[in-house]
Amino acid sequence: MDISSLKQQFTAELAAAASEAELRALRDKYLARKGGLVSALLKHVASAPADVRPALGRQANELKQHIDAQVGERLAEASARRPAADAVDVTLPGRDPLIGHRHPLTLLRDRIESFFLRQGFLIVEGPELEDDYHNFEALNMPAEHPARDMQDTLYLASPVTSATGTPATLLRTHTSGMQVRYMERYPPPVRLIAPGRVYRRDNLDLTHTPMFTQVEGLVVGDDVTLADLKGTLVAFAHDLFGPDRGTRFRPSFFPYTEPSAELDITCASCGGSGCAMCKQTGWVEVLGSGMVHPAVFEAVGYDPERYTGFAFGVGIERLALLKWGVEDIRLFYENDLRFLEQFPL
Ligand code: 2NL
Repeated sequence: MDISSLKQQFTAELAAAASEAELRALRDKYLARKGGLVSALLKHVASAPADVRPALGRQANELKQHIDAQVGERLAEASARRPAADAVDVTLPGRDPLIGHRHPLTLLRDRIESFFLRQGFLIVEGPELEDDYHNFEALNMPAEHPARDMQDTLYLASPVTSATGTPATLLRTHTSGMQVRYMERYPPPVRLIAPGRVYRRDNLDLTHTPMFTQVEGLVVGDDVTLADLKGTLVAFAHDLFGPDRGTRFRPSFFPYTEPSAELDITCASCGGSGCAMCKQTGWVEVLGSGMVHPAVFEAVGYDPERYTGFAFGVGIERLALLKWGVEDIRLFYENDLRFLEQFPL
């Protein structure tokens, strides 16, 4: 091949070379000491006739310099375009900052509180360390009552002074102590809820934790009736679970209420036809309630002949299991964000 067509070929191939690697390969193709097209040409010059040798040598050397310069220029351009290793790619979409959120049980508690605030209830809170009188005695559970058993209640090794200034001997098993204190201090009418952590001597399983969160409610007035209890609690169940769920009241027993009733709603997993979730009954238990026992009114100095009232108690964890169809209560306490992130309210 003559020199000028070799140059033409190079020019075309240079125009087609797109990457730095291709440019280097191109330089090697022409200039490599072994097997390069121009190198071969230069070797050929040595054996050319003496009259054309100087001119041929000069042209071949010019081509060599031309190729070296052209490829060098393109490589320099390419490396100038290449971003620095620490360059920021401003065209990438931004990364979302990690934003925290409240725990599902807190969301549910807020939702419950907001329902009762709308109904004109007051929220009272108090210490988790409680004395025997406010946890049991005033609630119609005298000394030998089975609920006071060491099997069910977590007692302190020795009394300590609680936040209320009284000697505390146990971890409260319900938040009723606060309601008793409220009635000791203020006359009727009463309309309040007492949310907070409570403790029972239970082992961990699918549906029990030794600590859980309870919301108790209490309404006392001149003519508070069972109809008020039913109206309030059905409205509550519909607010939380939706207006289409069926409700029923089932007779029950608590020492501090008479009569007592548990509120059931129709089972969400089977729609009421019966399944494992509702033990084939079509109903699941939501909460316990009743008309305040006269003995409780006596204990706090309310006249049981004049006042009536209703009360209820509900576990937030239990509501969470029902509302979201979670089968293991322990998940709420294991701090696994993959679980905790799934509960919008
Ligand atoms: C449950 C449901 C209940 C109450 C709690 C209460 C509080 C006062 C007076 C009367 Cl100060 N009652 N609370 C009433 C009925 C049920 O809790 O499942 N308990 C084991």
